Amino acid sequence: MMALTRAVSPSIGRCQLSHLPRQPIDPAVAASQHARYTALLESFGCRVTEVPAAPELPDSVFVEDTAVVLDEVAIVGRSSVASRRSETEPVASELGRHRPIRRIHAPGTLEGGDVLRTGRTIWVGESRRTSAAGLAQLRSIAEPLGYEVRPVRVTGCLHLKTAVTAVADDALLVSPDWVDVAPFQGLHLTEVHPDEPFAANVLRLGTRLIMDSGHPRTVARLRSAGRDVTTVDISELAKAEGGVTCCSLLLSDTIAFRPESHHRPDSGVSSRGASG
Ligand code: CIR
Repeated sequence: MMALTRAVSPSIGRCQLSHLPRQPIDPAVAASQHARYTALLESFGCRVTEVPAAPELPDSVFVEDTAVVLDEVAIVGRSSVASRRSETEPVASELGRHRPIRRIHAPGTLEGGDVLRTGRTIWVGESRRTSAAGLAQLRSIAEPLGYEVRPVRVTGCLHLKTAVTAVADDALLVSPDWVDVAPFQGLHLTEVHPDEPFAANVLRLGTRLIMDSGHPRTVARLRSAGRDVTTVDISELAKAEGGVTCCSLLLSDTIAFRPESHHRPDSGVSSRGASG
């Protein structure tokens, strides 16, 4: 497994905020929390590559939103927020070394925080960041590769993955006030503790889960169900509405991709690796 990350911007205090009141954010504290997060990924066997820092872009640490990585392709997203649009190109350059690149084009918008994959199903949040046109473009890229793309209504939070993430291939952790769980029939659902609505954002590396230490009751709930949970303090990043998934883009090493052999960046591809 490989992870792309990006340094915390010194201007993170000017981040986008949708559902939280603005509070002072200490960039140095955020950076040291981010360093511990990165070290944790490395301790789990991830090779971490840092995308060149963008100090002028307050939200650039939240690299997850810039793209959707599948085994076969990487789809570069397009934010509905102008201040986040120039985050994508340096990430696309790095992703292009590992996957053929596809793109969400204007007027469509799509952020990676709205995209959750379970097996060959891709769940897409219908949020203020991801439009119907963006979802349709993702569908036209992913369905020919054998994925089923399914919309999910999200209300009251930023992204789909603020409200729901996978804790196993067939099991989700949900914050039920923010997401319509009807589409998830057939999957095992665990609810966050009612006092911890932000706890649903979990980073999964195989059977190991990384969670924000600020949600101890939900952590306890998952541990008592036998899940392997490691916590990390990201309280300063949480003030910017970031969670543990937002700070990395994970790429499985399941395919051999040679960038020099890929001459048509927008063409379809036929290689397919195992699910990650
Ligand atoms: C934003 O509003 O775009 C950032 N302040 C937070 C982005 C968090 N990303 C994520 O949940 N995937």
